[in-house]
Amino acid sequence: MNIKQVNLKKIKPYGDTLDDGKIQFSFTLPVNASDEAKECAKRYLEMLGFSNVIITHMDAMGKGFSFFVAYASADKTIDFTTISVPKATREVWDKHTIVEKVEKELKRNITIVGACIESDAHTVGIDAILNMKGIAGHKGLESYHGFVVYNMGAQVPCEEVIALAKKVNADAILISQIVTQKDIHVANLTKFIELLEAEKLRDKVIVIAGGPRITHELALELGYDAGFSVGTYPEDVATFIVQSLLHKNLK
Ligand code: B12
Repeated sequence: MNIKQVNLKKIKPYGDTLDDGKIQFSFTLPVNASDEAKECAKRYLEMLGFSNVIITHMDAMGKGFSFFVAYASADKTIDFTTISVPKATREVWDKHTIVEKVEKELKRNITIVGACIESDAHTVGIDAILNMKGIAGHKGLESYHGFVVYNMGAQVPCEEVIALAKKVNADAILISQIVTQKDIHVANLTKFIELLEAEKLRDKVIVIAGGPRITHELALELGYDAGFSVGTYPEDVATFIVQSLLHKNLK
């Protein structure tokens, strides 16, 4: 690799040599695999402004479709110093600190209701955050002293989540959405917030969304207090909840 200093104001993708602009693509065209399909894939990338296009792989994807892997070079650069991404928490506490803050500063238990809502059957994400076992050696919120957790699992109608949250007087509701086909996650997350507002509960509870295509920014846009994505650990979520309860004095 070239060891020349990176100019953060003008960065571009890197493959073999710094600033070579190399990008790998994989995509499908709605035509049978053929010499013409391969040429079409190449020309399409050229049309998008890429140079040195190489189609390294073509495969038939059933009748009427072809799949490609390609490499090409990009000319454009981007100023990395202008990029900032909203985050739910500036500082993530470890489990010991979280539990101590709850015991000594909040001085009461925190009740959490979590579910993967509507048609979505993916339980692993919400389980990773809530279940005792947690994820990658990070124990879930069920294992935190001072946390009372109700994990409702997957395919739970919004109405049932709200009913339980009301019944147990939840401090926080955790909503998981994994499937995003045709933006179903946005529709489901919106439905949940609207029902919560109709029940006049929105301002009384912390509402958090999570899933691979959820960003903190999207969650805020949809009316949630925070959003978490791939790579989230239970500590990230617990820190946000405790910081919110301590600082915003929601209850
Ligand atoms: C396991 C799996 C299944 C299992 C689920 C079993 C179960 N009990 O969960 C089964 C076989 C049932 C399944 C079914 C389907 N699946 Co599936 N499935 C997967 C798979 C392989 C892994 C998902 C997973 O467990 N990830 C591990 C967890 C730990 O990661 P995570 O969910 O992202 O969670 C983390 C964060 O996102 C975040 N997080 C998640 N939720 C929450 C919530 C809160 C509040 C917070 C704070 C954080 C948080 O924290 C977690 C930990 O870091 C993925 C592909 C993949 N590799 O991701 C496809 C995938 C999610 N499935 C997919 C699809 C399409 C389906 C089906 C529609 C397939 C079909 N045609 O039938 C069905 C849908 C069924 C339904 N009604 O929902 C697509 C979704 C595409 C999309 N973008 O919409 C994927 C991406 C596969 C693919 N590449 O096409 N699936």
